[in-house]
Amino acid sequence: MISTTLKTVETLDAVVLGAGFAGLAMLHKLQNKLGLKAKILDKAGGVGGTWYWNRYPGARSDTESWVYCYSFDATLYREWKWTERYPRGSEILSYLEHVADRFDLRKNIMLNTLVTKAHWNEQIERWDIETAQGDRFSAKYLITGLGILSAANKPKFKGEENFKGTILHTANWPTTPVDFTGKRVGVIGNGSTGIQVMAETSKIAKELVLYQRTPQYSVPARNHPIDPAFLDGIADNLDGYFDRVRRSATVFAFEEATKGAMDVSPETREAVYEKAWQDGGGFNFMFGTFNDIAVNRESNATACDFIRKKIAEVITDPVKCELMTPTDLYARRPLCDNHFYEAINQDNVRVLDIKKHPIIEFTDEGIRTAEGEVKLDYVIFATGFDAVTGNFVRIDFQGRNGLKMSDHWANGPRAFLGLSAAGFPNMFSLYGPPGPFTNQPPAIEWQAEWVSELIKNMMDRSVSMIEATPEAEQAWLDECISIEGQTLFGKIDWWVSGANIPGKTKAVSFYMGGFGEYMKHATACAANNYDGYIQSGARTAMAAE
Ligand code: N01
Repeated sequence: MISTTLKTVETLDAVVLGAGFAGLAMLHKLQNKLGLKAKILDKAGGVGGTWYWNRYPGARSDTESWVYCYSFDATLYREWKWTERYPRGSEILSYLEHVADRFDLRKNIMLNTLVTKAHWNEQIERWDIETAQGDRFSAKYLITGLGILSAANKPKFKGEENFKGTILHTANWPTTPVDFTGKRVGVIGNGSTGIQVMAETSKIAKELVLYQRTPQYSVPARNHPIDPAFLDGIADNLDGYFDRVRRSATVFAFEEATKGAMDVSPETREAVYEKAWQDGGGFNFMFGTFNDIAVNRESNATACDFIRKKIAEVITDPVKCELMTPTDLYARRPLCDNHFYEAINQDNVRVLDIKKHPIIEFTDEGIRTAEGEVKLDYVIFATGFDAVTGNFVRIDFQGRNGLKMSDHWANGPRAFLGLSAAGFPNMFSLYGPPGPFTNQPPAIEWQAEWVSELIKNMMDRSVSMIEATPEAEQAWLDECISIEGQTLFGKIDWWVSGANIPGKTKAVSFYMGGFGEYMKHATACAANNYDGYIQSGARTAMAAE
């Protein structure tokens, strides 16, 4: 049973929420670079963030391993040898555990610690933080690395409690492996997660049923082992390599396209798509082929046609092929897969269209739709996340004058540079909304460095409090809304707008202007004495002094 007895308040310079890529990078900067007294609090039983929780079969990043990592330490980069183009979830988890050990971070990480509230204390200009176990902290700075995809979305179906089999959610996977050999497995959902867990599980399951609402556009990943010499080559020019990566829009390794799909002949377009299909990678296909697939409907339609044609080449059963062929825009997060469509072809795999015939109920033996009952041993929910704001509204964040984050963000997230919400002094959200929409680790570590420089600057100039102005927050949101309006991403309903959660207000959650442009904004802000922030207050003592 959890004890809620309140404990003595521990005074810190900074509390960091979350032990994933963001939290670990931030703690390293605070602890090892600035010499501050800082702690990470995380509800998980280990470090790793996303990769601690998402241990489902087939879990992988779909970003190339050599840019799905930190670049802040050349020795770390040279020492850690990724084995595959797309790293397995377990390999990423080992990497983050290694980082925690290598930079001596564990001494300041409290695991199994669920933060319930964080209130700004006006009198002493500090954050009062409490956990479910009654731990209490007072911190000058509060930095969140909560992840935009971490609060699981688990829809509830009638009769679930009667099901005698096992129900699992991919984002809350057991720490001990589950053996699906010879079992009857149902998978609900076919986003990035669903296509991974489904393709992997279909290799050993006796029967696999995919409960699909919306067919997806996916391209092959073309995963392969990587030569350590290739990684050494990047390490030889690490800063230059990552500088180029970060100046791009998406923070991936590939060269982004500079031409539109309608600027070339149909033959050239076909050849460009074919090469991208053979090279593999979802982001590569969407942003490395032509520069207007995500903004121009005509160009988008050419990519749709190409992928639909390829799906038809892979899926030989005409009924399955029709079920798997998407008809809407290619304007969700681009997917890539490890033999997903090939798995659909297998005899042990069925696809049920639950848009046409919704799930009626779970029975004691399986799931019933209008097409009948299917008997199952396991049901895997791959139904995604209450994304972006999910974790921010689960914790009771209260800023100045009792302003609740859940109220401040009732109509969608708002924060200057995605980092700082007005009314929440000395609080920064790494990869928070509305922030960049990119490959995350190199973007996150850049933001962590930016925040640590800001804190150093405050300390050097005896500034005790910094807070985004409402005007800067609004101007940033207006820019995010304007840029997203020029893309096709807001034209369909998915997690990026909050449309995947019934009743959630649809909102613009990202800065879609690309990371290169984002860095220019944040750099200009810092160079102009943190323009967009109010700085005030007499200096209060730092705990580390
Ligand atoms: O979640 P999703 P995800 N009844 O929201 C369906 C990252 N990621 O976990 O499309 C029935 O994309 C829903 O159907 P529909 C990545 O950024 C990365 O897969 O709404 N079905 C959809 O099929 C990604 O974008 C990696 O009609 C329901 C699915 O569940 C993000 O995480 C790997 C339903 C949810 O898809 C989220 O991906 C994994 C309901 N009530 C994740 N509710 C890699 O790097 C939802 N669905 C490879």
